[in-house]
Amino acid sequence: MVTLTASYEELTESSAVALAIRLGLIEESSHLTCTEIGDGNLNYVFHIFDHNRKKGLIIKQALPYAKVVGESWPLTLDRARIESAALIKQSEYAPHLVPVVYYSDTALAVTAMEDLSHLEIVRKGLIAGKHYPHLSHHVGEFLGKTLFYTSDFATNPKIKKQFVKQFTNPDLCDITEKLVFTDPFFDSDTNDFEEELREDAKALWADLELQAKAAELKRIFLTSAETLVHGDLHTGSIFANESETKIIDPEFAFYGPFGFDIGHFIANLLLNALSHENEQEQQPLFDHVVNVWATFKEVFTKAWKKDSIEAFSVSNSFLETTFDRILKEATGFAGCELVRRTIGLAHAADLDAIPSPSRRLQQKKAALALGKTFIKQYLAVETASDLVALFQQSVKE
Ligand code: SR1
Ligand code: MG
Repeated sequence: MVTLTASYEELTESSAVALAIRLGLIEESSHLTCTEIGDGNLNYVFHIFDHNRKKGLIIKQALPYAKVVGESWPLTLDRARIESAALIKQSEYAPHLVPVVYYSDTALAVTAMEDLSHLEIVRKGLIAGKHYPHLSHHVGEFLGKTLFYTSDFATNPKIKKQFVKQFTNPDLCDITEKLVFTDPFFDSDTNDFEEELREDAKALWADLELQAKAAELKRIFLTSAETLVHGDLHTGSIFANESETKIIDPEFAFYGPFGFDIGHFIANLLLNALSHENEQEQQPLFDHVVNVWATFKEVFTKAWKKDSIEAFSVSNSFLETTFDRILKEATGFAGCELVRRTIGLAHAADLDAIPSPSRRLQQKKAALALGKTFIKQYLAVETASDLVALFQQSVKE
């Protein structure tokens, strides 16, 4: 693999192509096009396509600031190192569910990876009413394998502590600590919502029972270095089609709680369910909620029985209490994600794109109500079906 020692400079479409050629990832003589396709909040994503060989390549570059806010919000370039290291680690356990990394360069904050343009971003597809029949099975498998094998259940605890160091990600965790676990629960400048939601937001800020539970969940996020989590597993971090799924963008990866990614994935499925009118359209999303948990449990249990290095793993009740705690925490995290995607800085397009203003507001109120319920009742949840039942209740109210 060619190594570059360039210092940081923002790539352009032409310098991204030049880099790909220098690295030998694409042929100079070919008919090449390059388009910046990044629609996330933080990075440039260049799609380079060799029209002669019908071969594509992605070059992703971290910017030294958050694109969604502008240069006034500086952001570490180290996230590019974390992202490529996480993709490589995840590919040890679930190679078919993540893009292949061809090259990474920490100085340029660049990762060159597999072109996934034959797939689509799941959030966009779900908003358009598409179905991904294997989505929850694949995400459940990804989580069951990566979360189990990077934890103390399968990685020698001394080596795991080295991984904890390698994946220490203070700046990106700080974003989550603020934007997911703090700001939406107070009248903060970063919050962003329609004036018509102010009374609901005020009620949330004044709800002491809710605040106490949100504080517990934030503490769990801050202190539970259990496993290598993806850290931002919403439906915009997943590419899929009818048969294939790839989980991308683990720049927020760090050693965190088992339930974090599961909670975020479920919250984003339910945000999409809120954007659809009737139960028939919502049912596949409810099925995904139940199935991602069932698959996660199944894959994790199989790995636990086969590969656990933890002496106490002989106990079935230890496995059951572990799952019980993960599901409860996932529920609380899902609640925080529902709240922050509604009144926080970074919204979910699923709700923002509802065309009728009155329905949009109604569904945002329902998202807030559901988020509050999940946070307040997270310790009472026992099955993934409970989450669907809470959704149905809170939408009726
Ligand atoms: C300033 S970044 C805002 C959000 O975008 C990312 O995808 C994360 O979800 C983050 O919270
Ligand atoms: Mg992202």
